[in-house]
Amino acid sequence: KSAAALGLMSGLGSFGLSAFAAGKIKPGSKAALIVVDVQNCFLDGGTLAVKGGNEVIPVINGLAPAFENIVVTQDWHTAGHASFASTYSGKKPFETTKLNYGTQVLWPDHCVQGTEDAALGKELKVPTAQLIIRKGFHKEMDSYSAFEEADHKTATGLAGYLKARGIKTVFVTGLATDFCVAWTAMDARKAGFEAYVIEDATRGIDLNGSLAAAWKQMSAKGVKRIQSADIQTA
Ligand code: VGL
Ligand code: ZN
Repeated sequence: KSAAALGLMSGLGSFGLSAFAAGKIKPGSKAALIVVDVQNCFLDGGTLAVKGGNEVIPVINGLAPAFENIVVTQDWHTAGHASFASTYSGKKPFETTKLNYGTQVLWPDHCVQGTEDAALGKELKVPTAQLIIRKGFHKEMDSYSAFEEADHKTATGLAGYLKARGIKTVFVTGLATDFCVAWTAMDARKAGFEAYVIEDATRGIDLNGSLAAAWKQMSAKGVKRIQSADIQTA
């Protein structure tokens, strides 16, 4: 069954529910897997390592063959980036500051363009990926989302790319659940896509309750929370 068909059936009450329990989601030609920021910086030994981050890699590698369309993202910051605590005197990582576009969490220096830290994780195997989209490369502005930067105006071009290719549904995986994965999934909804987050293919940073807050916000925006076992892979 296509994702769209499942969505339709789950809107049909008891019939739909039993159909959902019985069937798995078959992504099909109008769906894309988005692999967010599975980079050394967010993996063990990286500059902003996410707890359990490496565990998403085998899950994503297992999902990839089920998708005709795959997009990979990379957090790709300048040195001295506006999201780095080290850019400001008297600021420490995980504090916040106010920038033109709103409150910015300040991070350790991470994912600097062209460094080994910013490279994709070596164990990640998504050879059929068709697009690598880099984000966060404007020195004065962050971009958690793969669709638009933190001013909520500057587009990355991903929505146009997906629409031009007839993609209707995105399945978001990677790091971190409560930052780049969540913002990407919510902006996918805003851009008119059906959006799923595959929970066990993500791990969160969970800064002051940000993980639970992100799931709540995603749910309010119609992002669907599923597990990798819900996808038909064989
Ligand atoms: C991310 C914090 C800073 C992410 C990127 O990929 O979730 N988080 N930059
Ligand atoms: Zn970043």
